[in-house]
Amino acid sequence: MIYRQTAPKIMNAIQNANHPLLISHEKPDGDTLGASLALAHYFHKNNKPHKHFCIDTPPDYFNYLPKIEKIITDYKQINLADHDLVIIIDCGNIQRTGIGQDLLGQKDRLKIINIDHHQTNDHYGHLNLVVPNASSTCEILYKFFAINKIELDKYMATSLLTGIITDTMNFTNAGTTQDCMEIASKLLTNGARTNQIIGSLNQNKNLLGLKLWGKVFSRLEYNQEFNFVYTVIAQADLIEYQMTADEASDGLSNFLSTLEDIDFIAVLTERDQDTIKGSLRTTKDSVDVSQIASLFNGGGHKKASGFKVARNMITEEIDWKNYIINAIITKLKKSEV
Ligand SMILES: [Mn+2]
Repeated sequence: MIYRQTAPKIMNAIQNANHPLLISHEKPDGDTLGASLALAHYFHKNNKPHKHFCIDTPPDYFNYLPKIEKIITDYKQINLADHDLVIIIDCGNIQRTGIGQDLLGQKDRLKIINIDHHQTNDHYGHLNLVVPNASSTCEILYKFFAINKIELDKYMATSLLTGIITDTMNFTNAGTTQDCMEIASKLLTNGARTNQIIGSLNQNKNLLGLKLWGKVFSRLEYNQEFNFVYTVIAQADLIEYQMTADEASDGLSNFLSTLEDIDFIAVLTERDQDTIKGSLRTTKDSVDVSQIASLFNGGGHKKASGFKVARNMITEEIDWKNYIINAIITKLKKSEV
């Protein structure tokens, strides 16, 4: 129902806009990139002047995605006053654009479209195509194009299939519905390059990265009472292996969620002097990790969520890992999850 109501309105807004701005979320993943690049490709084919912004540089292994080289990561090259429409892709809240305050400041003039599948989405747009039970924002975009009778070429199909594959963790998590499989199959018919996607996304680890993972795995701890497993990536590891926190943690939580008979996993990363990031995964239908993430004002999906903790919040004379794990256990004891 939401598709029939909202997809044509969004199409109308796109047609009436002179200069849309596409935005992918910070620390971009396959879903935000795939969905926004499918739209970018559509704009390009229809000679629609547009820009595409992402505050962080996409990882190199997404370089096979058509038009990815056009993404602007330097905010100085964007002038919001030049745009009359903003399409925000795969962001549960507007702050995930990295420029949320600036966008909200122009909300009276600038039309905002929010296309997303995060359960915690707060409907910040003038038009909101938010479908929490969709496997991915790419799945939503597929239906958006279908309802508006827009044909997909092989480039758009490759982009959309990328987000479906990454957000379902290669068709393994609970988002992998019959609907999602049928859409993937249609994308193949439309020429999506599966070999390119699988090859680029699943064979991208380097030796140093795996050595760091080895260290992180050796620190795994098990909480018997609540049946979860956790580990940490420390600043010292990042320095020793000369990696950024993103490079080190990329794919780690998803890999750990392959552990059998566990309710959920938590990876705590000491990103820098000021921030600790938590990443939570579950494969169990009975567990909702977004409830745990909300303990620290984080968010995401039932199956995959995250949060950030400012180190200056941790005032007690206690190790930061214990502080966070104890807070999680306290919440679980109150059985609020
Ligand atoms: Mn997504």
